[in-house]
Amino acid sequence: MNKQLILALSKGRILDETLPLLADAGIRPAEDLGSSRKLLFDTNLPNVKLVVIRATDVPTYVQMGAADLGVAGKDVLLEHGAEGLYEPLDLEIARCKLMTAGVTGRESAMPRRRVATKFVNVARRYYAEQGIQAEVIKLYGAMELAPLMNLADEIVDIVDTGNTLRANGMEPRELIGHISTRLVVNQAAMTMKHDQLKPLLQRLSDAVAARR
Ligand code: PRT
Ligand code: MG
Repeated sequence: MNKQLILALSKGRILDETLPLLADAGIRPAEDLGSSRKLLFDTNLPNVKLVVIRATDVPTYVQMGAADLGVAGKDVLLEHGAEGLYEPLDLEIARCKLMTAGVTGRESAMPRRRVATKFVNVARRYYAEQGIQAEVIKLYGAMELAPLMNLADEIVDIVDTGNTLRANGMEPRELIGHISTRLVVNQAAMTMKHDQLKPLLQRLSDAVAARR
């Protein structure tokens, strides 16, 4: 039987790098994703459909089996947790770093630090591991503003070139982890849809390897 596979893609900057990689792997949306209001798309492969959703929702869709597999940033996966998910392939795109950062030249308050971030779970875990007491404050955007406005001593955020930090009078401090985009697969689907998934995973891993 030719079972359907649903592949969940993260919107935004990851999508811009995912579509060329999918094309390299021979997977093309049946229509232009950018110019459509649709969220569910056919592809050139008769058994593969795409959904394009918020990056932070991808792990949930795949974990719950609403999608069989997905494309998500490692930062999002670290924050969400890996329950019910396999992570068989590093797609090696949208690379960046998860870091702590603070106001340039200003030492962070001790003994208790206020940390603003959207990665609250990652931040709690990291500061606990370092033996630093931290009050973690959840923000949804513009983390760079928080120390300037005295909302926090530090932030935990994504850093690439560091230009965004510098433009806001901040400096990167500790590296929490290197980030890239990963393929995740629903654990039940890996067994139940193995015959459909295996060739798809192979095409993707060949496409990644061909770029090295
Ligand atoms: O809604 P929100 O903006 O919070 O997220 P989003 O859903 O719009 O996601 P999007 O499109 O911003 O993509 C986020 C994903 O891309 C992350 O989960 C990472 O896995 C990956 N990624 C790779 C990045 C960056 N590079 C990156 N540079 N995500 C964000 N940035 C931002 C960062 O937050 C900071 O504002 O770029 C700025 C830092 O860049 P530099 O070069 O100035 O250091
Ligand atoms: Mg964004």
